[in-house]
Amino acid sequence: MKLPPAFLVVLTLAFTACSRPEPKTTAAPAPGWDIRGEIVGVQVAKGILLVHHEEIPGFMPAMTMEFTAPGLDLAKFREGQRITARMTDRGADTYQLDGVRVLSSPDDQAVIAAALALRQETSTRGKNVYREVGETAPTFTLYNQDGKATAFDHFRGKRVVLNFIFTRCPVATMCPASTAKMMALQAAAKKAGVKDLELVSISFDSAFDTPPVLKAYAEARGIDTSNFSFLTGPENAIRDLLAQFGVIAEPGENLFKHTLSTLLIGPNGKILHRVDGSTWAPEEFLNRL
Ligand SMILES: [Cu+2]
Repeated sequence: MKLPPAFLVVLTLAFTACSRPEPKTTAAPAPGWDIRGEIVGVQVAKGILLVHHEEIPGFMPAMTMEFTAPGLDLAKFREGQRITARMTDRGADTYQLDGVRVLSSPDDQAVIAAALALRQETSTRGKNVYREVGETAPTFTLYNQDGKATAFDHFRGKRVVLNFIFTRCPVATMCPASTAKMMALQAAAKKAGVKDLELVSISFDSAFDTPPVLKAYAEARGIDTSNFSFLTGPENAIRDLLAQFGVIAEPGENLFKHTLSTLLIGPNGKILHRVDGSTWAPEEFLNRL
């Protein structure tokens, strides 16, 4: 008599069950391990976290693996974050993470501390929050497109051209035009042999513009990020920076109703020049460099 395959499976399971100490258990839990590691990649679209985990004694050495993490908003994770989690083997080379806990990294701590200082400073300045040309630019620490905490002081000694954008901006003459001009300025400065220029674009859509989103934005445009940083961070820090730099960005038509300003900041941190709107000419900034 030929047994149907399904019957064979049932039979196998039955025999396996007999050898277990608790025959009442019908579905054995998937084998799992508690892991500790560092996020080295976030692939939001694929639903994958790349994690370099430490050695799992008796199971595998330290290595980088792809994990699924069902039910987690992967956009909230960043490269460089240290995590603990429960890893389970789902079969077919699929490993799943549950109970992911982010261990606050030195980068997170630096960004949080700077945001608090900025908050304090903004409220102390009160009505004089807006910084005029000739004043010193506010100091801040945000995440760059690689998820690294980047302090504005890091650019001291360089000349910085800074603006605010958001990657989802659908108005061709606004943020996309601004980014194109920053790229043109970067290229022109390079050609002219200007060595101390840094370009900085801060996103005011921090909930959406996470470091991986900013990185993808730069990559899609072929932007050389060696001296062009895309920054994001806590919403309150961004709000304080908008106020201090005199840029308006509020939820509204086309996601955000916003103004555009481009600032030139000197090596000593002083605001040297400011142009409102998106009609500035890269040549004009280049001439000032
Ligand atoms: Cu825009």
